[in-house]
Amino acid sequence: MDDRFQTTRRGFLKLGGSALAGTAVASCGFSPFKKELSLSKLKKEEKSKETEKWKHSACAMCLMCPLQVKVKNGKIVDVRGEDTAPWNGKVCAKAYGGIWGRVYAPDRILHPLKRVGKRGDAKFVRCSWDEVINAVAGKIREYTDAGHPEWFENWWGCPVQTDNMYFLHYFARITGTRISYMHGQICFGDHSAEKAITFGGNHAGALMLSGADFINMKYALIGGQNFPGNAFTPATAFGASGFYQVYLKARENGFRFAAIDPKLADSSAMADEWIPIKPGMDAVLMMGITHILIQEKLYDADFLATYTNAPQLIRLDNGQAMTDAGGNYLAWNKSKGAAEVLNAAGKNADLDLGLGRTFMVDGVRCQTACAMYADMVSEYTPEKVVELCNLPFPANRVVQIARRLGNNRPSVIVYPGLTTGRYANWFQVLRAYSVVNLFLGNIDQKGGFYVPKHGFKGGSGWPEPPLVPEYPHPDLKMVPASWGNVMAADSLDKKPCYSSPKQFHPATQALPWEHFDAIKEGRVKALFSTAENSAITQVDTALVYECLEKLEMIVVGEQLPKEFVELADYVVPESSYIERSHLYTFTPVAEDGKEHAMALMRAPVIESPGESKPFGWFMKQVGTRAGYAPYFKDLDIDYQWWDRILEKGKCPVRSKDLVENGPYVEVHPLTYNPTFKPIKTRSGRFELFSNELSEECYHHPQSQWKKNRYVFPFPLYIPIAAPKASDEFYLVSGKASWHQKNATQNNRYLMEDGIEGGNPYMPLYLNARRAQALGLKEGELVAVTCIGPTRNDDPCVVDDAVVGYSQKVRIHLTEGLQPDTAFTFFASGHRSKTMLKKVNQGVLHSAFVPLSVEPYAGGCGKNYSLVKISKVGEAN
Ligand SMILES: Nc1nc2c(c(=O)[nH]1)N[C@H]1C(S)=C(S)[C@@H](COP(=O)(O)OP(=O)(O)OC[C@H]3O[C@@H](n4cnc5c(=O)[nH]c(N)nc54)[C@H](O)[C@@H]3O)O[C@H]1N2
Ligand SMILES: Nc1nc2c(c(=O)[nH]1)N[C@H]1C(S)=C(S)[C@@H](COP(=O)(O)OP(=O)(O)OC[C@H]3O[C@@H](n4cnc5c(=O)[nH]c(N)nc54)[C@H](O)[C@@H]3O)O[C@H]1N2
Ligand code: SF4
Ligand SMILES: [Mo]
Repeated sequence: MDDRFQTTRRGFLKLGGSALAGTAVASCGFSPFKKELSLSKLKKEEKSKETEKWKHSACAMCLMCPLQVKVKNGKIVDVRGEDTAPWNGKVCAKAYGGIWGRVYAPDRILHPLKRVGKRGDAKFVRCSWDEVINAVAGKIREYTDAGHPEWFENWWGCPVQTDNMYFLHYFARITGTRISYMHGQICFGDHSAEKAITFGGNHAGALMLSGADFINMKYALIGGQNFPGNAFTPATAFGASGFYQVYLKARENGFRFAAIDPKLADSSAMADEWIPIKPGMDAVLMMGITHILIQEKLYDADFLATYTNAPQLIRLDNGQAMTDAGGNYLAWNKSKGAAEVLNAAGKNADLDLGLGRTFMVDGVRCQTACAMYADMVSEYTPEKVVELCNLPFPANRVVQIARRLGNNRPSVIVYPGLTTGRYANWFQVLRAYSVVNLFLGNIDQKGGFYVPKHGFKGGSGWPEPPLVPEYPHPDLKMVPASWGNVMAADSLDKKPCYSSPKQFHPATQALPWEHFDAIKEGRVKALFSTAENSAITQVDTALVYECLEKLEMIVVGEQLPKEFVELADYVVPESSYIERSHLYTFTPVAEDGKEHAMALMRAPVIESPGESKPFGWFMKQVGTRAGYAPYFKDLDIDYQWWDRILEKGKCPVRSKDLVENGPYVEVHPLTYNPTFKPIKTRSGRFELFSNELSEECYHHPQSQWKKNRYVFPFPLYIPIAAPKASDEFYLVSGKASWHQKNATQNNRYLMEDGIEGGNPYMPLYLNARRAQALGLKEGELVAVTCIGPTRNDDPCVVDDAVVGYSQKVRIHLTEGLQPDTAFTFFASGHRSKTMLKKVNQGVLHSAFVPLSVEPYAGGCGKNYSLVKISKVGEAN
């Protein structure tokens, strides 16, 4: 251990509350992008000052951007973007905030800590690494000896903030403990299920992450996303500072977009039009648009007949797929005038879309999926759309928007944002968005969605036998999981996905309530959490706290104080993102309109301060002491681990090259081909009528979702519970472009009042006119009380105990908010005792959200809350 960092052992330590840092962040103004130096300058500077060096690494302050870090005498003095497209030297304000507000935060946790006093009191004493490692290894051993290694769980969060999740899964595979990506289902889990159901697994990832050809795009409708500031961007997830340049170039080329959002989000002020939709109504708008596209023949008939199951014949007697004796799906061949087996996508086989017609096949009357959906959407006339969605414009505007999409097809997209599971009906909302895109024929087309054709994906990097002995626990069945990982099929959140019939789609990312139930029932007794703050980011905070209280042991890895740290028995000081290694391989479409297949390394550019260590180091010691030494001995998680991935991904360079030379990039022109990889749905086509939903859920006699409209095979509008009285509102949250979820509120630079400008983080936003009607004025104090949804309002609600929960907050009035909506930035209103005082001021959204579960897609309704608002105090 490096004893330069050893501090004196204090008997009693209370986290947080320290004075502001002395270091100023000169470049951390709100204008987020910084012009940068060229690489040639980099070389000159390196020569002139031996002690100063620009090094290659990666930012992790929201997603991931390649980063150059200037290190002088072991300390970071500057950062800038990597000199590669689409970053071209630029990073955003959060990248600066990260260095000075996380890496060098004055309240950074530098030593292993042990709880004293009550859980949640935030009282800790410093302890040794040995003590924590022994305690955790001891627990794992104790549970393993009792025949239940799964009583110990590892929870991980955001993939870019988690240090080597592949190793985490390997650890679970070896020790038999179980694992969960707790962040998944409250982020995009139902979205990944929806995309897999509609487009098949080969296409799902890119389409979910809005893999799109923005450079050639003419027009887009972007719903539910703080776009472009929070963008999950062309072809894969990386931070907005790269995407922003793609966006500017796209605008130069004529790209325009409308934001569909109850709130005019801070970066969506760049939209050409704001469509202030009433919460939960997007399916109505999407179905209304589909109706106009059909009526005005602005759809792509060839695409529908070639790549989608729009021509598939559906029986009118029972709503199920018409099949031949061999169980094959059927379609109507126009020239033959007869039914035939529906071929896989790719060939235009002269199939009839059958609009306005029915067909007799073997004595059964059928309609095409296309015709059935056309009938369904015909209900959503422009007038009805405007009325139901409460839109502030004449019905004809909906027609104009649909025409603009139809006339510019396929160089248009409609996209529902990445984060989903907002309300109980959101799965059908997502399906309705997807199906508009099918009618526009924009999947893997110029200016439409795009699935990258190149890249260096190389699996998880697990050391396989004979590098290590045969894995223990031979009956542990491993199944594919998120982000190229694998996990145990009997993990709590995978089990229901592999039953017959399936209760949930295997592409769901985690089923958090399964974990909370298991804790309540004593089937999970201890956990290690890293890079997530479930304490406040899972819905129904009271329920979560109640469960966490029951655990025998909580271990939390972190750098900074937060709620989960306060609940921990042991706190593990983790190396920050700039002090550890990780490989990233991905393929953005850059501002040159080309695929950039890329490999880059997050490299440790400074030493970890104090006793902090990468969690991989910690888990290696734990695994070794728990009795699995051969699997962790000689395990190099800094270079060899990543080299195995690079080799398998056929990348010609190795991790050390990437550390020394920066990102490795291969540039390829875009090639459009929707069937570049087979479409992995049941029909082999993109599915307007979901055969999976029909067969696995809606029409399956044993499915718990039988005849449940939330899993109806066609997209469907399902009303959600609504506010009624004049003092009742939807309570909705969103992320700020200058913050990262719950992770940056303790960042004193990003939390500065000055950086917030007209977008204060902590107040509750109300529509100015609605507030005036209630006699409420700017800055006044109100009580916000949860009134729903309840189990009576909505069949998806499983626990409505939060109804009645109330908090006080100051209000901020704005015209940029749909009148039925109250808005709060996500994770304002922290309940931590040790974070910056300011963060306690707002309302904690999750505390107001009853737990609901979307059938089969498993979204948790994270925005689904109804509140009553009343004045309790004057403005300051
Ligand atoms: N009500 C409501 N709930 C929501 C949402 C909403 O809109 N409304 N949004 C949902 C969404 S989309 C998401 S993604 C989730 C997010 O919820 P979480 O999965 O809990 O993720 P984050 O909020 O990103 O928290 C990441 C945590 O990791 C910590 N961290 C950062 N770097 C490191 C590191 O290097 N090591 C370790 N060990 N920790 C680190 C940060 O301090 C932070 O506490 O919340 C969801 N919950
Ligand atoms: N700068 C920055 N970038 C980020 C993040 C961050 O925190 N900061 N977080 C990352 C993560 S984990 C995610 S998941 C994404 C999330 O980022 P976004 O995709 O931007 O998602 P949110 O901010 O959760 O929600 C976006 C909007 O959905 C709106 N909304 C609420 N209800 C409805 C509705 O019924 N219909 C429609 N159309 N809109 C509705 C809210 O008003 C909000 O403005 O961004 C990622 N990128
Ligand atoms: S956009 Fe996100 S990942 Fe990129 S530089 Fe900014 S904070 Fe870092
Ligand atoms: Mo998210």
